[in-house]
Amino acid sequence: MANVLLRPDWYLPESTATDRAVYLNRRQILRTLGLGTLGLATLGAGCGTSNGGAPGADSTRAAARSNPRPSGPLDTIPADAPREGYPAPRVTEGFAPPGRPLSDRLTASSYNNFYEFKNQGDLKDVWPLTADYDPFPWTVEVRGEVERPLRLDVADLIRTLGLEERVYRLRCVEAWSLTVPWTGFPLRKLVERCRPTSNARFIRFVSADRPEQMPGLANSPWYPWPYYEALRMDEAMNDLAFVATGMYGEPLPKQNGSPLRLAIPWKYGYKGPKAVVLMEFTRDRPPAFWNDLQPDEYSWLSNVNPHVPHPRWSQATERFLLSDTEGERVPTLLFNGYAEQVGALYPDEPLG
Ligand SMILES: Nc1nc2c(c(=O)[nH]1)N[C@H]1C(S)=C(S)[C@@H](COP(=O)(O)O)O[C@H]1N2
Ligand SMILES: [Mo]
Repeated sequence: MANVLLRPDWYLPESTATDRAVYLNRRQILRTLGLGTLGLATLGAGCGTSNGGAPGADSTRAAARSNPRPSGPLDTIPADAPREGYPAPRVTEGFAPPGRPLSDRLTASSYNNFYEFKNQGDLKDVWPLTADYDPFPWTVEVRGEVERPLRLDVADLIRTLGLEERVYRLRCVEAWSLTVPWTGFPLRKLVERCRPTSNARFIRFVSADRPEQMPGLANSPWYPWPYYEALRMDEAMNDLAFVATGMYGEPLPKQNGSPLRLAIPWKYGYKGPKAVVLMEFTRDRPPAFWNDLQPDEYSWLSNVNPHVPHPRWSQATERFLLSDTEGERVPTLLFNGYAEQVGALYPDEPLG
């Protein structure tokens, strides 16, 4: 997101900041008392605590803290990430080709937005801060309007749903863009696995909340962590909506959202949450992180649209990052170039 969002003065919900500080403090106290994660379970501090929060995990975390700084942006692919199925066959049928070359792999993995890790400031070099993040094994919790609640293991999902590669444009609301070959599976396949009831009209997604492994959580305590996003059911079922477990023919580097993240190519990048731990099917429209923070600047739908300026900058053009972070200015396309696939979902989208 833009630098302005980093000023702690533009938005600082007192209650959130306080809760967070109290929570972090309590963790500190619990650790000192030797109560570890057993005590944490009673704090109810968010969905993320259910992931990797088994008793005994603390010793692993303590060991992980001494992890050396990664040597480069691809050194952050977790050593225990499943590798079966990579590189996956590229699928091109059914959606618009990107119409421009792939971004350089190092650029796509060294110019990132992942606020759970970042330092203070408008810094995109997130990868050096991911040393302590240890995603695998990973479970996605499924609940809400489903036949029965589930816990899905990511390695199992990869094995049973299969992998394919799709080259998509990625457009950040900050007016820069990439072209990325994602590896993963259609979100629709995952939704079908979840067996939603006929009451399900939306899906809420929540990202991991691991303060011991994600330094950005403590660096930016004024944000309402953990990160949360949502889609309408018809959006989630569109063939373009994709769950990425890898990119450039290998598992995802940590800074790109390991072990799995969404790629919703017709929407601004923040509609694709990284490191997802929870999918909840709902009747009512769930809230979304940036939309809650600044509704005038980040709409709930957030479709890429050159005709709808951000209040503080134009969205008519974007800086396409090919092989360095300077980038060439190119026109932004309606629905990021995917109007043919998704235009019918949005009769109210401004077209000029
Ligand atoms: N959990 C989480 N997901 C996130 C973000 C984040 O800060 N936290 N940033 C979003 C934004 S603003 C963008 S542009 C994309 C960036 O994805 P990339 O770094 O893999 O290019 O991730 C999105 N998903
Ligand atoms: Mo973004």
